[in-house]
Amino acid sequence: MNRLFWTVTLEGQPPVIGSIPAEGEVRINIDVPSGTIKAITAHLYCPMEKTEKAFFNGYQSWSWSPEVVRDDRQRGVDHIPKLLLKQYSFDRYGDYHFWKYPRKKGCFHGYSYGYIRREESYRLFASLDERLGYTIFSYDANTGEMTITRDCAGVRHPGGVLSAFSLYFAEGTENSVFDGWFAAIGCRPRTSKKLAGYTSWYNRYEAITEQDVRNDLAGCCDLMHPGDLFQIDDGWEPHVGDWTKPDMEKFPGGMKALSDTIHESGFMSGLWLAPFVCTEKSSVFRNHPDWLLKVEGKPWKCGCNWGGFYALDIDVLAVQEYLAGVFDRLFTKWNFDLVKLDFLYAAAPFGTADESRSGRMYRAMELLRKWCGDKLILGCGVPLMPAFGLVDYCRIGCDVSLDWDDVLYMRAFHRERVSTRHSLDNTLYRRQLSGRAFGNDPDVFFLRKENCKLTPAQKKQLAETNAQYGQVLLISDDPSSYTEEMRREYERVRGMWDKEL
Ligand code: 9PG
Repeated sequence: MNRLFWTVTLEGQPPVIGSIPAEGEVRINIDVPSGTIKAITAHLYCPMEKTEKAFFNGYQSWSWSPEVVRDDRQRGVDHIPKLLLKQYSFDRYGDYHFWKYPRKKGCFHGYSYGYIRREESYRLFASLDERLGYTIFSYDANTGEMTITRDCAGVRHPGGVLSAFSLYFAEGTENSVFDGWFAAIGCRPRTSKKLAGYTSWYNRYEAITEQDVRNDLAGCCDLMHPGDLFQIDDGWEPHVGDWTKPDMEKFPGGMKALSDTIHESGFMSGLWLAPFVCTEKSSVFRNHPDWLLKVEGKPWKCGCNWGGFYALDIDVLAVQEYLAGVFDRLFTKWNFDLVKLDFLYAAAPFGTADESRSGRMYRAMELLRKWCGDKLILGCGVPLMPAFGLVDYCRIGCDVSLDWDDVLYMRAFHRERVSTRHSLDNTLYRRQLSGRAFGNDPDVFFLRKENCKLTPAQKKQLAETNAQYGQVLLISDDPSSYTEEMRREYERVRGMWDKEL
């Protein structure tokens, strides 16, 4: 690493520029008059050898974030036909709607941190605080030029000290650079406890009923250990957005009785919800058009799951009151111990004239923590750094598929798509966050034969990678179908996982 040349420009004012060695903690605080930020950027020359590998952290949990070499390409969604893009909103899952992907070999970008490494020696570049705006590292391996952009153009500053950049640079072993970074942030994980268990998603998906869940629970009793997690995923609610009662046809006994049975079985109970979104069919959408986040006067679509879904506006007081009530019911009436909070990126696709995108995301995460008190949160579909130290556990990759890399045509789509292959990459390449920011959830592994096309070798690789790098270790099978051999394999994988730090 060498010198960092930085520029801060406010609308209608001359740029302020400076340079400083890119070493250790670099905090650029400058005094500015009040005004609107036009651009905050920095440049750094850090060439990368042909034999070196680099990592750029993707926008959110699901964003595929592999290590790359100089000749690789990072693909956005520009290659997807406009019609498909409009229909499926693939650009809304990631950063595509606000960041331009250069269609050029060797050009990469990432959020909040990244590194270039030669074997065991890492050169880490990272942010210490993202509140003013995401720190976007974009790199051209062809020239060795790194551009650092603070994602806060258009945001008003009241005048006074502007923390233009809070950066961290370090060179050394994996542990030394990541320990150094987290010490400099002052971030500690909320828990060091490991979490094993079950989630209902990766078998019947949304098509779960109370009977299915009770059936799987009975199977889990003969396999899982006391204190493990039994988590009900998407499919219990009448519509995404409506979280005050279950779908009474599918869950006639209600959620409290189910949570109580989970406890009687010796497990912690967990429930999935996507607090910041709703579908058109939900009563939230139909009865409260004023609760929706509007962009240019129109509700903001966040993707195509459930036939399309929209963001709620966290600044509408009634939304906050509604969600506070939802969490209160869930924890105090229904007795759940953990919530899997999903599609969180929807809270902050944009900032406002007074707050950046990431500032808004931090605020959304802090609201969740306030509403959940000391209960456990498993974050999912969330930009990672605003979740540091706030969620107990966090998904760090996309959903596994029931095969290796999903169907062929899907492979052409976005970086957040469902894929076992991509999930494994993220489990490996975001491993350093586990035990430092939160406990990493690598997503589930499979032992079952039915309804899963992974080969025995792929299942083994998935199980062992999750056991080695995850603080969370979940299955999504009905264990009553397990053979003796599968039970032995479960214990073997758990044994491996227990031994890891
Ligand atoms: C419930 C699921 C499960 C799962 C979550 C999340 O980009 N996509 O098309 C996409 C589809 C599904 C998805 C994530 C991304 O799954 O990760 O564990 O809870 O929601 O609906």
